[in-house]
Amino acid sequence: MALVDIQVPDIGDFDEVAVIELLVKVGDTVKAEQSLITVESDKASMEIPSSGAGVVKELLVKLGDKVKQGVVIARLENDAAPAEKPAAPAAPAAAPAKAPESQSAPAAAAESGPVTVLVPDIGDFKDVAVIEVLVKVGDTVKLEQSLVTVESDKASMEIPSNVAGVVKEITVKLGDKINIGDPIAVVQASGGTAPAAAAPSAPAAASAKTESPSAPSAPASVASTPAAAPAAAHDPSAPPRAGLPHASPSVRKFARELGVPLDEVKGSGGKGRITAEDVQAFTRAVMSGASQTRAATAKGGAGSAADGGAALGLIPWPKVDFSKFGPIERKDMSRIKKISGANLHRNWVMIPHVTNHDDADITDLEAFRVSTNKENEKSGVKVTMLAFLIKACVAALRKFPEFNASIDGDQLVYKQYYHIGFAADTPNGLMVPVIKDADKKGIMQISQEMGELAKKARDGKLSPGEMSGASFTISSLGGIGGRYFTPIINAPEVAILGVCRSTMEPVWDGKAFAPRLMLPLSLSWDHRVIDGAAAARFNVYLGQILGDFRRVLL
Ligand code: CAO
Repeated sequence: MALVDIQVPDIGDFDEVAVIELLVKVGDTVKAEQSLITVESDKASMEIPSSGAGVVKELLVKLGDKVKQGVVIARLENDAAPAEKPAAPAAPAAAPAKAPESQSAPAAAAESGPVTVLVPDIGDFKDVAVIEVLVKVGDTVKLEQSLVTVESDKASMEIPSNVAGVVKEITVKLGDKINIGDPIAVVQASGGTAPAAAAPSAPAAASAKTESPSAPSAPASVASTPAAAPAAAHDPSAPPRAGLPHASPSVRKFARELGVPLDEVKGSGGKGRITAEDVQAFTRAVMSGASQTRAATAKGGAGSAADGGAALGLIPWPKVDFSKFGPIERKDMSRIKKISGANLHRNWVMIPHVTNHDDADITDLEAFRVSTNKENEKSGVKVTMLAFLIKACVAALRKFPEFNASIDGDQLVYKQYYHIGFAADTPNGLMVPVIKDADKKGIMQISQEMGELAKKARDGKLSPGEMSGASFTISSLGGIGGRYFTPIINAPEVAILGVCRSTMEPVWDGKAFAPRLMLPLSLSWDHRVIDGAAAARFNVYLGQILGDFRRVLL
């Protein structure tokens, strides 16, 4: 076993390029020539292959790092002979190749007049596809201005003009496969031809800005490095790799400057490639409110009152002059109403709610509650139906753990604690204090805590800690009335139980109708996590416990 350092090979004139993608992770087994990272300059992006095979023991670069030749990218453990020298991926184009006569002559000679711009030395790349034509006939181009973008399966690069002037003819079209020496365009030089324009060979000169004037035509020859990739791997028609948006370096740079998340932009180019126009269209859509970035949606901006529903693609909220129809009075919404309103709106829009309704027979439980309160009159603690409901829900949550879960990306978080929130109606609006560790508390303690928390809520004295951490919520309208309703889930919880006023009803016991105290239950659940059958079972089980609390012991 030997440890081998894999370094950035000669990448030509590139001084410092940013790591934009890590293609392997510690523990991965890599083959020789397998790409390890992708780097990007303002003119080109390329993958850096491994010069040896082995298991990645350490990754020594991270996203955003600037790297150059000689920087160690990764340490591999290798049970074979030591890897080839890092120079192996030897960017052949790093050393200025001699330009073919035919290429150099016209540009070098031309101080003015038509100049045919040729494909410079782009290393070992053969038949690279033109994926973008960046200018059109009649355009005035500056020296070093990119004319076309070409792409292989390992890199994309822009080919700049080695002459300033007006584009007279474009001799390539999208999809054409081009090679060194192929004509790209004819430019009517305005006297600004680079003296050494003949040196399209200066390949590694990806950055025009750092280019010496003697090699102005230097293409974005980042290609030179990936050229180390085996020729067999070259397949310009290959679809773009998943993970990195398919866009040319200049489009990536443009998107970065505007702060546009490129992975959210739909590409209209060949094979879904994102063009500069796509980035502009995305920006326009976001700015006009017709669309929204994922980040903004996650912040709850979608369809807010402020955007009038535009983000959801809805017609605007009706604007009515109510005073035309009768006397009115305007009042500011309370702070709590605004906060809870924004939360409720997000939850209603983002969670696929379903509500199951059921009834529980609480005749015996209510009798027990009343007698308990009589016995404990002097204690000052009133046992409430809600306290029993909290305990019954804890038992059901234990039996059906997905109701006590939360979605986190592609994962479900199953909480092993039972913190139960309860909706409290206050003069300022809805508040949800939380009974922590309800599974570890008795009915008396829960009743007492609920009384204290409900009072604090009404007095506006709840601390943030007393309102956070719930894993399930109960909303009881039992003290008020009603039959059933649709409670809104309190994200990131996945279910909420609504309870209305119990009523005495005739219930068929198999022989006769008997008067029973029935409690209406409304369970809303997140259909991404919970199925209808599980919800029905949850309600049935809850009803059985409320009917006979001894079942909790089973
Ligand atoms: N069926 C019949 N009677 C019920 C009952 C039910 N399901 N639930 C409570 N009651 C009775 C109580 O026994 C009490 O009767 P007594 O005064 O005779 O003892 C009376 O109704 C009032 O109870 P309460 O509502 O004050 O007490 P509680 O423990 O049931 O609830 C609290 C406390 C804080 C949840 C409640 O005061 C409250 O704010 N409820 C509103 C919740 C809400 O707004 N939900 C909607 C959220 S979505 O907008």
